[in-house]
Amino acid sequence: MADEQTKLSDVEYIKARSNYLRGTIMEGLSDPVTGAISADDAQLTKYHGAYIQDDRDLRSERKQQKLEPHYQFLLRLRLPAGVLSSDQWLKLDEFAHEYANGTLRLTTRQTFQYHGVLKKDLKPLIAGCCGIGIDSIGACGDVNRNVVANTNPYESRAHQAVHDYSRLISEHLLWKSSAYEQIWLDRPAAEQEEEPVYGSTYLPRKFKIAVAIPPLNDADVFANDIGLIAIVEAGELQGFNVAIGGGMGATYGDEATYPRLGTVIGYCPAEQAVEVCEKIITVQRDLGDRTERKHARFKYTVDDHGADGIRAEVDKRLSAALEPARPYHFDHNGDRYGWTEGEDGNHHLTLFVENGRVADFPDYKLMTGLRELVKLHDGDIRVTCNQNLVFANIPPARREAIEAVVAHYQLDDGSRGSALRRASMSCVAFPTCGLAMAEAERYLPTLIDKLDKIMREAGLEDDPIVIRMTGCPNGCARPYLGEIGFTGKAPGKYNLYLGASFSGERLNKLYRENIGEDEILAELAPMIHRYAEQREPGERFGDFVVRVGIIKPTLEGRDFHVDAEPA
Ligand code: SRM
Ligand code: SF4
Repeated sequence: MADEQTKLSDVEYIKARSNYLRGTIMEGLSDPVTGAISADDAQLTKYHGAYIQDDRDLRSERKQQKLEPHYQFLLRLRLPAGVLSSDQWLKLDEFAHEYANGTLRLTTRQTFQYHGVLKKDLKPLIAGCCGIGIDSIGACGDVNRNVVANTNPYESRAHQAVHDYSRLISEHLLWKSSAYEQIWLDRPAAEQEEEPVYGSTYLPRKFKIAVAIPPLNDADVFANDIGLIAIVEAGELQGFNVAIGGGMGATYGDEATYPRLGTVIGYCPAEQAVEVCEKIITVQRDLGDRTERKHARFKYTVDDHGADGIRAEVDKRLSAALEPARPYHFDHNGDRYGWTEGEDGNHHLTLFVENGRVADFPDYKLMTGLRELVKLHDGDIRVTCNQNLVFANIPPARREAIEAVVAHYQLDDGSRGSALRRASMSCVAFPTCGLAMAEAERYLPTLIDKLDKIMREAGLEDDPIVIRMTGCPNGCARPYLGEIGFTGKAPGKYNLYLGASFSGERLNKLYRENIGEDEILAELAPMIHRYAEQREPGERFGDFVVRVGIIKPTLEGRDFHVDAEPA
């Protein structure tokens, strides 16, 4: 697979010898001596949606007791465009208690994660999910991931079409080996395996696709390897502008890594969308870097060859070349909370779920409340890319009963927490994420309490400012698209970024490095007060800090480190 001079990254060899993603996963699952699996298999289970982790809160205690780490799995499901039914929700909720840690985690890519799944429970959990029509194929690994899409329920025909295309793209780009059915569902292996799009070593790195319907950019379309921007005329989907090369991940101290927003390279009619995605993926399959994983994402292939060079290569592979891009306009990348009415007279309710964690907390029975609400709901449920929930297609006659449950369980329909909190989002980080350097999900709510106070003093309690926090620079909550962004450096210490746009079309830039809570508040308080006093009508915080010169704008990914606060 490689010429003799080329040293491929280790993962390439693991894929190549995996027998189409099997490795020794089956043997590892049935080994009762350890809660773990082998290092090679740990790479391969990702393609099946599962990551091995250990509970980091218990690490040192278990080490002292000379026990192996508390191994457990994360299972991520595939849910194209984030849509599921009430019956599916109720089963997912049941499985969380039976096989996982009793919580469900809504992710920034519109799906669910289970945490704390013991090795013995992984197979029954996956089989259970498949039994209700939800699989975990390609939820992780070097393949196309869950295809995300706009949850805008207002334009329902266009939304339905976008949802249908998201599903088609997701299905088309699934890996095809029979390993999934064989390992998790006890079905026989295929006589001959084939991966028509990917080939036997799959892609150089993970790959992500999003679809958005302007003016809502809730899918953060530019943070994806491919972003499809729906062009809708008279309520009907016509086609998509195609953006390539978006991605967030970066590594501290390595300026060759940077977040990058997608570049729009053209337009395709809707019927061509699946083909366009496939051909772009084959370009990345063939040109992407398989020697250095930090340089293997499509964004670097795009910068290395130039967006025009990639477009030319894509055009060569397409049945009809891309057309010139069409005009579009985005105005925000958050969710709109509360009730809206669709064009067919049905109602939709968007609820805020803080950092996506669906659990029963000591003073807040969120999981129970959602379960009661779901029991009353016959429409579909949509997970948003901001880790929230839309209850869609509620007949007017059902609204009152739903409102009563919302009130009883104090679910946040946009009337409870602050606007700042509802515009905030964090990644998981501790205790499960093996890459976390600082807290995120467990800390951001406390920081928001303190920032809320500053916002109230400045008279900005109704103003959303997009705040994103992650426990490391990998960018799982898209922190570089936060008007205020934080990435963890060490316990209690964060890098502070400023100046992304409210619409997800401009990255932010590093403003202060490695600071703790007191310094964060000391930096932000005067800035927020100044914003309250000096902003222009309708001006967003991210635009304000750029206009008044607090931070230089980041115009493209490669500028991310230019004029940033020096290390
Ligand atoms: Fe992520 C790795 C969680 C969205 C960029 N991400 C991880 C792992 C699996 C850690 C690991 O490799 O051991 C995290 C598991 C933590 C845990 O305990 O649950 C993890 N990522 C998440 C989720 C759950 C965050 C959340 O709070 O919702 C999101 C799941 C999405 C999904 O359902 O598929 C999640 N991750 C993202 C996003 C946002 C997005 O896709 O819109 C990004 C930035 C966009 C991008 O891909 O560039 C993202 N995750 C990463 C990276 C950095 C990739 C890179 O190019 O450098 C890693 C690390 C890696 O791949 O080496 C990573
Ligand atoms: Fe883990 Fe870092 Fe992703 Fe947060 S951003 S979930 S800490 S990999």
